[in-house]
Amino acid sequence: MAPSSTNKRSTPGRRRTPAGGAAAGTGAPEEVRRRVDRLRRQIDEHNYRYYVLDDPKISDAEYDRLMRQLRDLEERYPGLRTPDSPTQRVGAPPSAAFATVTHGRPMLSLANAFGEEELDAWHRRVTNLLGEAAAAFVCELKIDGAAVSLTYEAGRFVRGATRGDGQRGEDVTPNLRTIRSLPLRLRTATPPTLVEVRAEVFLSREAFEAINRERAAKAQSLFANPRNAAAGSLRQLDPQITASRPLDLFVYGAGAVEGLTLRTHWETLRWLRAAGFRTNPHSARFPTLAKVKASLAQWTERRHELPYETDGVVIKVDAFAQQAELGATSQAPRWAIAYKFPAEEAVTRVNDIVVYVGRTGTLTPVASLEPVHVSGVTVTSATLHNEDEVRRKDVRVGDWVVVQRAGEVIPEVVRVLSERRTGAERPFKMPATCPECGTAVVRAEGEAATRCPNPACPAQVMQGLIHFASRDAMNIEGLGWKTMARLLEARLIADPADLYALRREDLLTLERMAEKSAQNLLDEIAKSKQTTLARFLYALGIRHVGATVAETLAAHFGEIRSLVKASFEAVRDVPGIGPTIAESVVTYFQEPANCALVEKLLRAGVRPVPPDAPRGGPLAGRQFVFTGTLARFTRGEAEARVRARGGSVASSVTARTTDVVVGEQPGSKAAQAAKRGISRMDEAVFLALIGERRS
Ligand code: 3BA
Repeated sequence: MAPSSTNKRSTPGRRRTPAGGAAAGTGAPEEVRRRVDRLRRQIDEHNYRYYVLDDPKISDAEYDRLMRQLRDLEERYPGLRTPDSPTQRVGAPPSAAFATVTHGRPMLSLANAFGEEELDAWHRRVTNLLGEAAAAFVCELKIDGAAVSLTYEAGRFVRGATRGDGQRGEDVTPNLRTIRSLPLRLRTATPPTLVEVRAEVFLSREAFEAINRERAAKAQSLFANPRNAAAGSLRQLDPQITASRPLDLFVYGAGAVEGLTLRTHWETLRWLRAAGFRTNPHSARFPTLAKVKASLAQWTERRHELPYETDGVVIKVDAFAQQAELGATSQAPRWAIAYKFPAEEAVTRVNDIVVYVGRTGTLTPVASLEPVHVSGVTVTSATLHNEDEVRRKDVRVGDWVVVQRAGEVIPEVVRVLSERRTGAERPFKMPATCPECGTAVVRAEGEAATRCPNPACPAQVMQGLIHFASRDAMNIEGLGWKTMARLLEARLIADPADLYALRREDLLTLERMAEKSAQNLLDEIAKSKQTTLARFLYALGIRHVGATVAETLAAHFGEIRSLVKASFEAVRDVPGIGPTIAESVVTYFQEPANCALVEKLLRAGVRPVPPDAPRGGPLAGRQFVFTGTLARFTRGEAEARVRARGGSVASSVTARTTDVVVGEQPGSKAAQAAKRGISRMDEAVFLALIGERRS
């Protein structure tokens, strides 16, 4: 078995070291320079043996001793420090934002084949286009992680970027350096002038679970799956955080290359391995599709034995000459396909159907299942969505059912095995009263949802509070379920505004609340008072007002009290807002208790700033709206650049909009801007404005 583990050595402690300079002319004696060079080569070698080959030759203590010697020398002679020194893996300070990197060769996407028929269809197309059989195929496990591109110039790791939109990604070099299996220098005698190496960064299932356990203990939101956790860890602004996550990678190809000739994919993998990269040990080369299929069948069975998540097998035509002949569509190469593992199903019994009450009072029926293994996880419950769904599938308590777990989504009941019914099964009936507070529930005509109309329902209050404090809302870190429940139980709070009246003495009466955590929580709560109008609106938890709608409303109304007073028509006529949202917003503010809550929050010192409150920066006071696609940036990147320069961004054209940036295939916003006489600019002008003129 090949290396299966991720970074095992403990992460070195926090160190801040300035980026290195050239070794020459540093004043360091020649013998010191030689000693430093030797230490680096030794450490690189031990790293390689440990992280790539999984075959260490020295003890951790010896390794630490070498590292310490190198660190000491670099501290004494800072001029000797270079970015590719093994000491620099966690040396970089946090940055304010990621720079954009244009890939030397675009990173296309992969077409999918679900099932054997689609795989056959792909194979027929390949054979037809080539006019002959493909010489061979390489099969690789499709690692469920984040794709990155690693640039090596003259054998040195100079830059690493996320895939981004395939053309441009984000520069995450310092974060990638923290991955121990990533060589900072290639192990080839004659390194190519340039090579872009393509890789998948991932977390083992075990590491993923450990991170989530830790986050749960700190009441932070959990990552949905290892892929999100890996991508999130890579995009940390502080490399120290990335370093604390045991990321690993497998390399699987090359992008732009200069000074290196390769003829097949298999040869590329061999070269990458020789250059010191970690390649997946299960990659294999097959002469025919029949052999490929036999391997697929094996992996479909065996994939859960792997310590990391995979979601299929990538099949690649091996010969580059044949790859070139097949070419690519605008999206994906024709010479590769991702065969997706089938969604897995299992049979189990419904022990009960329980009803959960959500933040907006919606009652959701959930099947409690006899624990069963599906796709490597134990499933104990499956959502049944609503009353109609339960009826449509006719799920009863005591039924045997087929449950499915596709990818990383929530398990679902696919169907009932009615032939296994005994007659003792009990049909589900939506309760007439709320299971949490006993209030009679309502189901509006034409709606699937049954709701508890009592705003004081404890389930709603609790979830409303959690939502209020959540990351995209008021972002009060450390205020999770447990603390919130204790605060409610101790009657220290009854609504979100009460959080701002909490005192240290109050908190110290709570179980498991020490001086330090009490102070941290108070600081976090105080910090949240300075917020944006959009977050504030979102935090109120108005039905149908998600983060995006909240931003639209904030951009249009600019001030909470104008929205509170707004008529149904005024809200409905905001571009991007429809009658359903308008109805919900107006109904919310017609309720005196809700208006009172807003006033109480404002009195408590919560200060939602309007989206275009003047701040510093060349674009201060200007509000931008983007329409159409930009060639150089994703929408998010362009918006970030405006914000970074003090401007604001809105999703629709309003009276407050000052500039509209018009990309390719613009929508109606360009016309709206023209009608209102708002200044419009194309991408080139926008680039000039933000000082990133196309090079
Ligand atoms: N091989 C992901 N794309 C992959 C080069 C092509 C490709 C992948 C792959 C397009 C994996 C799409 C993103 C991308 C480089 C574009 C793999 C894996 N091959 N083994 C054929 O293990 N996840 N992903 N990456 N270019």
